[in-house]
Amino acid sequence: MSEGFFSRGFRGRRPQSNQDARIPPGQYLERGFPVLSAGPTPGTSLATWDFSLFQENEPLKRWTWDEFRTLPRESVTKDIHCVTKWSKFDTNWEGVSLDTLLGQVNYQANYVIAFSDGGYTTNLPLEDVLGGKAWVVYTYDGQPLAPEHGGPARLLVPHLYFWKSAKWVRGLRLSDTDEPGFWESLGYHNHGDPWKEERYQGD
Ligand SMILES: Nc1nc2c(c(=O)[nH]1)N[C@H]1C(S)=C(S)[C@@H](COP(=O)(O)O)O[C@H]1N2
Ligand SMILES: [Mo]
Repeated sequence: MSEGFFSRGFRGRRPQSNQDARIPPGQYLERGFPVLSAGPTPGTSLATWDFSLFQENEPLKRWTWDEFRTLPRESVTKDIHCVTKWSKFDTNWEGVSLDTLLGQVNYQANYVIAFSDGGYTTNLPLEDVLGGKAWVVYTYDGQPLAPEHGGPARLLVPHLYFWKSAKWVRGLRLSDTDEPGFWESLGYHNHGDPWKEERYQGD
């Protein structure tokens, strides 16, 4: 056996297989925190910020920033996966689960569309945001969420590609019908499961 063969096999295998188990197909590990925004960073002041739930076009509930901050919060540490192929391990966030938010209203829905300052939207099946799978987060790494990363608050749906985690989120529209959001209308996959490589329409 050649030395080259031996050491190649020896060096790479173990750490690589541990890492591979956490990295969805086609992704690479990123240590920084890239910023990806389709438009400018909006600058909504906390005095005017609110978060609203709608049933179709009918308002169900609205929280001001101060009211939102009194809701029960959770700390979550999750891996995130961007469709542009970077993944980041162990990102830590604090915020309110969608179970908590949706638990405060009566609604009839199979789908949710998140809407943001600046006009960004993204659609999600209800089952992808309930059961401890989605949060509206306002801290990252123990600090207030930076504006470029979606502050004051963003959606976090870590089990789907990161475009589903709408930055500068201002509310959710609950609906019986599915309606593509911003990237979904431009050819991204409607669902976006990184483990199934649901990147683009037809994947
Ligand atoms: N409002 C808004 N939310 C958004 C986006 C955006 O352009 N606008 N980009 C999405 C995409 S494609 C990704 S990968 C992540 C990037 O989040 P980051 O800039 O904090 O890394 O935000 C998502 N949420
Ligand atoms: Mo992305």
